[in-house]
Amino acid sequence: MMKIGITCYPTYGGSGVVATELGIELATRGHEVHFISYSQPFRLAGRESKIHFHEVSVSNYPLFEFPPYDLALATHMAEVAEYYDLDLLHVHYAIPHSVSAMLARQMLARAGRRLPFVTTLHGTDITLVGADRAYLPITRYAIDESDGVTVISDYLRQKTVETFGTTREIAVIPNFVNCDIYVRNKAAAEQLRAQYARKDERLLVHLSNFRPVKRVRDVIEIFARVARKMPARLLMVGDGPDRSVAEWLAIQLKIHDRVHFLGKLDSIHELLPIADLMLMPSELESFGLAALEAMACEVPTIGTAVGGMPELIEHDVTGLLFPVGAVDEMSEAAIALLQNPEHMQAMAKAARRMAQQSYCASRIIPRYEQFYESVLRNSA
Ligand code: GMT
Repeated sequence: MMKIGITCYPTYGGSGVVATELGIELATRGHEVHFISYSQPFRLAGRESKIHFHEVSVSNYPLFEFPPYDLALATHMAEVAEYYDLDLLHVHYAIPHSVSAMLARQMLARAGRRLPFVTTLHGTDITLVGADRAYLPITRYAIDESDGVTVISDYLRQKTVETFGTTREIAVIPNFVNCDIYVRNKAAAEQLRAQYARKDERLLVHLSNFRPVKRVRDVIEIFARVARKMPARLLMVGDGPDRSVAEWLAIQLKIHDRVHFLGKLDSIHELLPIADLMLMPSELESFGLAALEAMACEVPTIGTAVGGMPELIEHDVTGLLFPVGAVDEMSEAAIALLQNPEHMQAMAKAARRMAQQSYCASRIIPRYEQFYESVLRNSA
């Protein structure tokens, strides 16, 4: 069994969700997991004893216009590694986590102690933030210095090589879902669904952090076209900078009585199975975790053929993919699918099958365990 330190953004972004779920799965398998971050990852609440949380507090000082979180994090990583005898660190999202891990490794090396670290890249740490000249050289350096690097899709692997010109080994370990938790229980779903929609209404869902890259205006536009053709409701789950834009648009389009903004929710696995369709018209998704969670619950996604989405979703088999901004095509496809229950059912079942075959935690977590073992062997 290993002792693993995990660092991530503890908020509602997909990388934090993956890191948290990974920690939970590793602890279930008997590993000791230590989360090191500025606040407790939200899905961690009330978890079992093999999971520990170490809060990084950044002391402020009038001189610090920008309190140095990355330094406080590095210090805390080194301390936790020493006090709890960690075998390795696994950081999610390169900036600044891999730089802090690199510093922690160096600090401990002086005391003759090894602390290898694994970096998992999730998307915008490469495509947006990492590619910004202000961060590119240090991100490239930290990636090259990592003892192991994983990415969540073939697309992101290719993008990382292109952006940074790195020749180092990068393993693709896709995101995962716990197929026992994310599963449609018909009776429970019907009971909960009655709280949101009448029997004759179709139910669509969108789940994201409402950032511009998610194109939430398109979600509302697509739903407005669907709602003109059939009784329907839309659940908007999550929160973020574009939420009020989406709310305003729903009012302008006179559909706000059928669009429910639910904010951030913990129990996504209970809510997803009540939906008929997931809308994900993002500008870019390196993977599309929310689509995978929906697939496991037998909810197909109508989304965009961007980034890693075509690796996850087979067009017209486990979901439907269109060009970015193709609001008319997406709404026509949604209407056609919702009007054809047989096709809908076949796609829902195929989506669940694909999630089970390729993305269940039971298949993916052992790949992380093997990866850690190889990192430990190579850095011995
Ligand atoms: O785009 C986000 O929602 C945030 C970002 C993150 O790092 O939290 O998401 C990225 O990581 C997710 C988990 O691995 C992926 O499912 C998302 O596709 C990816 N987002 C982008 O590439 C834009």
